[in-house]
Amino acid sequence: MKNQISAPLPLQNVSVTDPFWQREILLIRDAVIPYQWEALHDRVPGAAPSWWAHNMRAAAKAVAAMKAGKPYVPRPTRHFETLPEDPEHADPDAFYGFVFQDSDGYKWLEAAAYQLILKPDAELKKKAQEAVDMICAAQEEDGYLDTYYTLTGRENRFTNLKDHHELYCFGHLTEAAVAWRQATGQDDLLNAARRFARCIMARFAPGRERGCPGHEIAEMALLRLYEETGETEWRDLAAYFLDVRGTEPSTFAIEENERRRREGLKELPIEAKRYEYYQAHMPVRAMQEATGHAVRQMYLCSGMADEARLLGDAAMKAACERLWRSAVNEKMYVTGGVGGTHVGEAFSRPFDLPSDTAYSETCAAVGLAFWARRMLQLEPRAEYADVMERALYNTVLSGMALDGKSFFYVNPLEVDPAACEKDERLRHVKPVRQKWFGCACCPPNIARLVSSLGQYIVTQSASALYIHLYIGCEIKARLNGGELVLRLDADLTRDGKILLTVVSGEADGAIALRVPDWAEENKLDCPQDTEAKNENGYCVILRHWQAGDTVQAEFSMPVRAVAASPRVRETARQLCFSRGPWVYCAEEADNGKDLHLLRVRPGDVKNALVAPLAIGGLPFPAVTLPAKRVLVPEGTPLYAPFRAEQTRDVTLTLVPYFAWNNRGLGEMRVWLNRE
Ligand code: FUB
Ligand code: ZN
Repeated sequence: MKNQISAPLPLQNVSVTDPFWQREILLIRDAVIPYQWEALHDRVPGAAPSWWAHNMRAAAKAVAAMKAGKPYVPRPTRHFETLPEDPEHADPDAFYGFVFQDSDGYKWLEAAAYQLILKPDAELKKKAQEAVDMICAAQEEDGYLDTYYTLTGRENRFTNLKDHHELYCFGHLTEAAVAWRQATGQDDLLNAARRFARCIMARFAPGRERGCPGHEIAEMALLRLYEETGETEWRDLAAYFLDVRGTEPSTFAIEENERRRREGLKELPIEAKRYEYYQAHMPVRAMQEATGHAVRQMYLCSGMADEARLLGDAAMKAACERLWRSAVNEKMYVTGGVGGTHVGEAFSRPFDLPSDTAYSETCAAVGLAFWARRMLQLEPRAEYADVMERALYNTVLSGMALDGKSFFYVNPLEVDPAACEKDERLRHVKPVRQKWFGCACCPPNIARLVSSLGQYIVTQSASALYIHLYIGCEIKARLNGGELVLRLDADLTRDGKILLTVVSGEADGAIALRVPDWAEENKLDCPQDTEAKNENGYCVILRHWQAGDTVQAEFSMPVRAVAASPRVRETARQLCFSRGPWVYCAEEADNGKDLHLLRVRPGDVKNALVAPLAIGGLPFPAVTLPAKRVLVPEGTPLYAPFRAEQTRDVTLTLVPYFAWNNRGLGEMRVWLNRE
């Protein structure tokens, strides 16, 4: 492996100044994090209860009672059908919600920690400390920390790794703990994560019981803990989980059969191939295709990429590359969403990318961004950054309303609200963003990704700085021992003009600028006497950098008509439009109902105009271009001998996909029918 391995800079070294993204980051700080704190405490009127604070408090009480020597009394699980409508009337000692409810608060805490790194905030720190204290109080004496089992039956801990998410909650706890330490220098939560990790290792490790996470994330979290602390035991545990996964005899089959034996049911064959949904159907280094639950697959690949980087594991890197090609070249929506089917929130077969029934979970797009950043760390190839950008600018952001107070879990590419109301096949598709969810994995995932955006814009090796995303910011970096402060001026809502300026310092080394896949033309002006060469889609500029040096780039971002591969049945004879990183969509608010009657032609992009349109009180660049609308005269029969469509000329207005549904209920379409 060539040594191009890079790492994100500490978050405090990248200050985002970009008007578009700064608004998003501040929105998370000022609206989303406070709102989610209320949601975690079930204090948002009309929103589905979270039960996070409730479960933490109940578990802390149970733990305190055990520490006081009182006998342990398990409480039955509360199923959704039996939940009280009002959490105030809940049994204070019972567990409510999904088995992985703890993770919602961990993700919130991780986002809060990033925001504290960006700007000290005494009030936020107080809330976050309260969350940390609540979590630590719910930890059992042996380090175990999962409110579901602490409350419902301690004897069943670790008996259903496949579905019961203890290792998933552990992973999120660990991610939060590292971020919290980086924000505050405190080890309180990190020690809780270490203690839980040791409790896990006491059971699952080489020479002990075999086991691995049913929902991945522990792998990447452990590797992050290793990178943070240098403690090799966490690296080894991550490697162990990756090595056990998909090997025979299947650990998931073994635990499943143990449960079946207890329930007097017939045992099932002990074979890994049944567990494709969990990416446990074969050893990870042999995997070829992105399969099963999409978020799981994204988190697994993120952990695999980290392992490949940290252990120099070439077979793991090759598997990551194969899985990348499968996920991105055959199974990704144009909006950077993955996991096309609602059946199991999963990847479907290659090229099966339906628009209206799309699942495209927000978390899966978040996970794709995690994975892409890790692939970039392994090897700087522009294709990874192109995908990371696609996911970020489109599906990740569409997951949240412009006011930060409602969210999409599912991100379809075509919506007809009337169909969503009546059609059972579209039950998962919500035509408006929701205040919260019983399963609220997505909102805090957006919060933690956007709050840590600086770690996606740029990564660096010892001798090179890679600019992956054109998000205006100030960067403090060390290159070959020299120090540099750089300013990146960019605003892609406006145009593709980039200016990189060395504000202060000097250093020898390379600065590599990604040439985006959407730039039909690009111009680059380097400082005099400097040569730039193209490497894997990056323009690499090697020189002795000093204050006053500038690099100017101009990436053209015309409106483009985009077609999917003819292999995608769903989008045959359809086009969508994009501009720079943004994919556009048509909304009823601008174009009336029955968007399927619109007809577009690829050549009309040359007449496209870009102008700001107020959405949610904010000006976003909208696109207008000529199109046709099919006329449907009164009395048109269901079937009739073919005759050419009668149309009228219309001006089609398109808005960035991420901003859709910020103007009330209405139809939306990304893919439009061609004339
Ligand atoms: O299972 C935990 C999370 O809930 C998954 O990542 C999401 O897809 C949702 O199922
Ligand atoms: Zn989610």
